[in-house]
Amino acid sequence: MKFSFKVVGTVALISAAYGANAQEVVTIAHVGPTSGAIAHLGKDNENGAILAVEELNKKGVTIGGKKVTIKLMTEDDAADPKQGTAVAQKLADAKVLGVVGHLNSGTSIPASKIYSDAGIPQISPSATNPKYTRQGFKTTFRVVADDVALGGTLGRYAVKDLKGKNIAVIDDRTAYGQGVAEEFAKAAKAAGGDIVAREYTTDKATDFNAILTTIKGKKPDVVFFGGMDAVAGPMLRQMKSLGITAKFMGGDGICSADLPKLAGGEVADGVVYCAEAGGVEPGSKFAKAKADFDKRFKARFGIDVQVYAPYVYDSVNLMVAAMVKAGSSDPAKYLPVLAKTENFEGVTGAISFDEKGDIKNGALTLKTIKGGKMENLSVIR
Ligand code: ABU
Repeated sequence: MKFSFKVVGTVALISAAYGANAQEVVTIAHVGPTSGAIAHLGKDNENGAILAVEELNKKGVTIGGKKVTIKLMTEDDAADPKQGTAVAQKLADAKVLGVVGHLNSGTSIPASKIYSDAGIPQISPSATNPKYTRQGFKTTFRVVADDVALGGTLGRYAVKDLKGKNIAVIDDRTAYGQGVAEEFAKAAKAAGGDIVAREYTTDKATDFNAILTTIKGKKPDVVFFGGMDAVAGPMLRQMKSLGITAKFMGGDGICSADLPKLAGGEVADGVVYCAEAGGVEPGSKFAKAKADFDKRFKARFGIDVQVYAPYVYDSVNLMVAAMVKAGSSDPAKYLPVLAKTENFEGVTGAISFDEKGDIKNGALTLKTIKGGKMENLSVIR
């Protein structure tokens, strides 16, 4: 494992390091899985951080009356809890001034203890397990809704809107997959659905024939999968080859731009339903800000946003905004300001934190695959 530094705003960094007009450097870090099965999602998140830092440095940032250069340190946790804590310890030892990440609940939760002990503010743009912000840490923030909202909304939708009665539930045994599947099952049952099968896999599995054959025998109307798109894609392919015609649902982990491709590119309309743990109402001023962000992202990286890049972008910006407001990049000084964030206007909407560090009144965007592409259905609060 090694640190990487993204050179953002080359001229400014060089002058910061060597020039007579040297600027103070404020180092923050991004962590996500930029290797492994969900590297495309980790890269998406990392790119959101890179874009934010580049734009901040271009615009110019002044903290406590001094012009500063924001430096981004990027780390790969490979979506692995052990590597996640090792990276967190390295970042704490390096005394970074803030961390945006990690992407996964399974890495964000154990890493959060290390950041808390070191007094380093951490904002996760995508970890949705409720436990993340319920450990009593003052340093822990999240800019998306959690699995109670995600699983609950999807469970009710499966029964009330998709008219599912017999429901099969699979999860990948990760902190995220297990949590969102349990919340889904609870809500689906409360809405009148029957959980006819409960099966388990892993976040590295590629062969689902055994569990899908068992599930097929239960004739489900809906199959819910708690896990990520890299597993959901092959699972969808194998469901199709086994002749399972049930609707397929999942949380934000499967709700990526790449899911149709990972599923083999032949998903029929109205088969897949999922929800992103955030969103902006169509026609709102934030819808325009989000659309502008999507364009800038595409222009900068040549690829479309997967899911959470805009939430990373907002996390970096609101962390730096708290430093500016506090007049200091010292975590002890800007942390109380960050905690009081009220109506920060990002590209993902207005962000305010509650007493736990969770976003207040977070949105969900319900999506489906239509015409081979992920398409928004509605934004729910
Ligand atoms: N929220 C989906 C992906 C990240 C996670 O919570 O593990």
